[in-house]
Amino acid sequence: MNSHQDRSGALDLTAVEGLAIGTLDHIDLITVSLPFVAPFGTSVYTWTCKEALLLRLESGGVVGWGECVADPDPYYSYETTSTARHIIKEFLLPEMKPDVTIGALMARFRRVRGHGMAKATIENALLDLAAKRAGVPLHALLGRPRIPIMSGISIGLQDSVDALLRAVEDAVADGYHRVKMKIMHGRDVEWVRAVRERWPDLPLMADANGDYRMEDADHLAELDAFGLTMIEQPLGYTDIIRHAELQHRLKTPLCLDESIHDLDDALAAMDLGACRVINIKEGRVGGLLESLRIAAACAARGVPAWSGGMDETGIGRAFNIHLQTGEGFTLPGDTSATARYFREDIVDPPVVLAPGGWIEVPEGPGIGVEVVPERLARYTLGTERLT
Ligand code: OSB
Ligand code: MG
Repeated sequence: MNSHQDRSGALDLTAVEGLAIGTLDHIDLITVSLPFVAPFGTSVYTWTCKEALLLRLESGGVVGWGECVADPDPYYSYETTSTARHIIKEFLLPEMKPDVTIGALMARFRRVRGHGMAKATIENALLDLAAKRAGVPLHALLGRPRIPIMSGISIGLQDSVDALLRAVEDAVADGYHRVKMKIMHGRDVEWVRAVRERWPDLPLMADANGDYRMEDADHLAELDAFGLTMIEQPLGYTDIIRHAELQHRLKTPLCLDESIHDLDDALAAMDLGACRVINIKEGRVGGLLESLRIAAACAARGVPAWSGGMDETGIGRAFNIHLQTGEGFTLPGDTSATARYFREDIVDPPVVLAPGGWIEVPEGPGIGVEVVPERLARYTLGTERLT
């Protein structure tokens, strides 16, 4: 048992970690920009499109895809599409040799401090490629069964309470398993109250993206009246200690998002009582394998975990769906229908909600969705061939 397994229960990733990278005939970085159907706002910034860096690996006619979840700006994370390109080209790709296993590569990547989104891009593409070479779906490569995935929706900041109520009404009509609403100073207690009064039983949570400080504790405690399933990242990104202090003052469970960059952060947060729920974004924590370790560690401690989203294109969305077949993803994530984000996506099939609000894991080999060349071309800003 290696040191990771010690801390993440019975999870065994040795089979997938033992797969060799193999020969890569072509490596391309492709930048795409897809307009959102509606702007998406957090307490920090409002995005009107998804600009993403895609990694395409070609090997003996088989193509593996990865999507870097970083934005072109640093308003969610310090990582951006530009830092990811820099780290991938200068520090990560040089470690990729045909005989190196995926596990050894990821261990080697640990020398590079941070930059989980850049690392995850490569890991994701290698796992998609490995699954396609083996002719199996990604979840099977990860040793997980095909199960229906819970749906959840993240409603961005709205301009008025009425607009928020309309957005929640649509989400409820669509059948989402839970609704997340963004909050910030000035758009919090009364906005949550309005939603809760209209839908007394709706599984509802609020995400502050770090907008509050400890001085706001009494104000945040007013949210305890509304039976929220959790409050996500109320305090600053680096402030695990004060989240523990805040958690002691609130009845509502806290969930950490931006504060968690790897298994060590997750273990520290749980040990300190800084949260009772963890949002696992596979890009933020450096890939699917680290995500599975965190989820297994959460399961071993009885802490619910869920898969966050970064408004990904259909490529990143497919990775999030396969990930949620993992042990420990016990709550609905930010996994919504494609049509919520884009009029047209670059992959087929789109994510849709099945009856009961469930999401089916795509069935083909690898991530199970196909990049449609004409659509990829339509939204491509630039391509850089590295090999
Ligand atoms: O805080 O979870 C977040 C989107 C971009 C940046 C941060 C966050 C989000 C979301 C949307 O909440 C999740 C999604 O629908 O993909
Ligand atoms: Mg969040």
